[in-house]
This record gives sequence, C-alpha cells and structure tokens, in this order.
Amino acid sequence: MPRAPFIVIEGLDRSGKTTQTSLLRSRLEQSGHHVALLKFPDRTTPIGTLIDSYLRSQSDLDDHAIHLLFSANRWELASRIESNLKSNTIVLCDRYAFSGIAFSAAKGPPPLGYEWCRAPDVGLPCPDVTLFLDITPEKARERGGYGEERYEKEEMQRRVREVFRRLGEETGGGGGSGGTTTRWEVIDAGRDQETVSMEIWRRVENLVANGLEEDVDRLWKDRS
Ligand code: DGP
Repeated sequence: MPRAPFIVIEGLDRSGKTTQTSLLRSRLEQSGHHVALLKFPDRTTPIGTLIDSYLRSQSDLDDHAIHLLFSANRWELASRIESNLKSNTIVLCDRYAFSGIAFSAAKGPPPLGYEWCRAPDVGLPCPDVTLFLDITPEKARERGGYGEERYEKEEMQRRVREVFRRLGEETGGGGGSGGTTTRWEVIDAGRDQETVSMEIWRRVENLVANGLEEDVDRLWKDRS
C-alpha cells in the first residue's frame, strides 16, 4: 500500500506561509485525506518553550546552543512524522530543517558555518516536496512589515533569503548534492493569496493523489 507524502512549506517571515499551510490543510481534508499539521519551532514542548523565550528576546543563548535546540525540537517529532506517513496520514509542516540552516547561517557576527548548521539535521525524515514561498523584503514591508521577534529585521531577512537560495540550488531536481532527495519548488509568494494557493495545489496534486511506494528518505543521508 502506498504511503502518504511529507510536504513542507518554507519561506521568509511575512511570506504568507502559515496562511497557505492552513489553506492547504483544509483543501486536503476536504478531498478526504487525513492530515497531521506540524509547525516548527513547536513552541509547546519543553525545548520549544526555551526557543520561544529566546525568539521573544526574553532570554539570551549562545548561537550554537540555540541552533542545536531548534534541531532537537525537530528530532523530538521525527518518529511521529514517520508513523503518520506509514499510517497514510499526510504530514504537512510549516517550516523544517531548511529554516534551521537559513536563519542560523544568516546571523552573526561571527557567522555560523553552513555545514556546521546543517550537521544536526542530517538523518531527519526527508520531505517528498518542499514548497519555498519566496518574497522580496520590499514586498514583505508593503505587507505591514515585520513583527517584534528577534529575526524580523529586513537586513537579516535578505541574508536568510540568500541561504534559502543556496539550499534550493543544492537540493533542486532531487538527489542533489548532500544526498537530499526532496523536490524543491520555488513559489512567487508576492502574489495574491488565492493565486498562491492555487499554485501550491497544482504542485502537490499528483503526489497527494498517488501517494508513494518508497520508504521515507533521510535528509542529507550521504553526510551521516
Ligand atoms: P515562526 O513561528 O514561523 O514565525 O518562526 C519563528 C522565527 O524563528 C522565524 O523568524 C524563523 C525562525 N526559525 C524557525 N526555525 C528556525 C531554526 O530552526 N533555526 C533558527 N535559527 N531560526 C528558526
């Protein structure tokens, strides 16, 4: 029996990611699918509480330490992702390991190395498709700008976007460097909500209808 797909939605702050994730969930459920919606960071776990306090600048942590906590927060839910997929429940995830690398590698000084940032997430369940909602920092500003959290600054978002671009280039096409087999799809999120949601649907429709025969892959498995 085919298993359900693992779908990740990634994007910059103000890209409409959370809205689009919720629209996709509704559409999947209306089509009769079971969906488990996850959001990273998951601020409800004990590790997530530390992350939440850091993001709201209520606590300070060493850059390496907080990076490892974000990754641990994903590992906490890794077995749940796998068991859902096996029992034919689609896993839809708002942010994942790619945010982990992009946000940590973009900050500094001193900068954290890209490879160092990637290492703790090697071996996590690999998404079957990653939809990257791309938006320029200018467009994000037009949408009312950023909130008060730690990374919500225009210059930071510009650097984050560059790291996402690198991740996309290395990941695109399946089996890209690093042994990643996720399909990386860039979606212009500067357009209106309806257009973006229709495009997202178009990009996942077949995957969702057919399911997958192969087991869940591992992220960057050739680095493990
Ligand atoms: P959100 O709840 O989606 O608004 O994300 C909170 C903020 O945390 C957002 O600015 C992106 C950032 N973020 C998400 N995941 C990670 C991660 O794994 N590592 C780092 N450094 N930042 C992350």
